[in-house]
Amino acid sequence: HSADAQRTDLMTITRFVLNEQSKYPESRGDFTILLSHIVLGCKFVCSAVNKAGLAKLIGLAGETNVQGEEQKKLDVLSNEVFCKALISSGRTSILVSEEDEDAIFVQPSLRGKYCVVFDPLDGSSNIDCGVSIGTIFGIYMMNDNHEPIIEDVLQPGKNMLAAGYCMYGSSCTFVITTGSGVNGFTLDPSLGEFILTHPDIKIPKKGKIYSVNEGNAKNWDGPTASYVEKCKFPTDGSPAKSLRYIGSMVADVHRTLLYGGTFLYPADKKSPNGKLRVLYEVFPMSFLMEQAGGQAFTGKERALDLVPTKLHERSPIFLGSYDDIEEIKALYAAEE
Ligand code: AHM
Ligand code: MG
Repeated sequence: HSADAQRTDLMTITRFVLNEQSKYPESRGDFTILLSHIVLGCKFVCSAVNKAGLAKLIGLAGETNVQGEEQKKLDVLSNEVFCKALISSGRTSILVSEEDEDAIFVQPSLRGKYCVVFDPLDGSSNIDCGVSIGTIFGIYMMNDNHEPIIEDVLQPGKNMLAAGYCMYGSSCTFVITTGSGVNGFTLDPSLGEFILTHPDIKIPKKGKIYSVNEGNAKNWDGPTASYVEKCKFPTDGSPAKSLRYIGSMVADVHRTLLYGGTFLYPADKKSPNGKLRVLYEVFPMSFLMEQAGGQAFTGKERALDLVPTKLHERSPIFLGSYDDIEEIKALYAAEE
């Protein structure tokens, strides 16, 4: 019966969020409107990614196509679409995109109470070979009615109201938390709607997979090196772990959420703060992990406690199954 209900009683993402918001009597639908604009951006990028090989959307920015029009690189195009969709929602005040050096302050007539930080198309090295890529976003709320200032987005991750990602893979998957669990939706291309397919995602307490760019191993610090060594040569009689690394954070984190295990982008001698950006990569993924029952750690502290001082700040990140991250935390604690 439940399979039949799923086929005829479709839980779209809009319906799901409206249901969630109805728990808050003060809610006036602003969040639902903001989210529908984010979803629109994701649908556009999904369709552009699927056509990329055909439409010659890929290639260098500045190149011209056969009609002599300038071609936009997929990540530049995605950024434009998200910025325009977010501004036109009338619900945002500040936007921070990985693609733009400076934050965008929305003009007063279109301002709303939310600030959105996002990476419109993450995993750019995977675009041209058709491997999964994704969009990552986080949402903060302005506290009162002051003139927007940069400090409104330089807040610790634990202040985020919502976060999520959309993965453009073998199917298009949208995963979101608003602070009460994690839910996943899959785009039904024939309907143009995201349908709830992964309700209440919980990450396994312990996993059999680790995920890291091992090409950086010669520059790792002690705890990272000993953790990876333990994954390969366990000393407690447990079987060795499998290595999976796509090099697209969205895809690597999505697998970690569903199958369990760890994803790491640690510090190394060449990049003492790792590679991934705090606001629109580390925070949203850490929020999702915690909401799914996992953990996210920077090597020093809970990732969501970090207070960013710059828009594009980086941080090392270790996230995944609860027990596995405990192990990493113990290795770092032993070093101090
Ligand atoms: P990008 O923003 O330039 O696409 O880089 C971010 C990506 C992440 O998706 C991924 O986790 C990481 O870079 C992979 O980096 P590396 O190639 O160093 O392993
Ligand atoms: Mg990125």
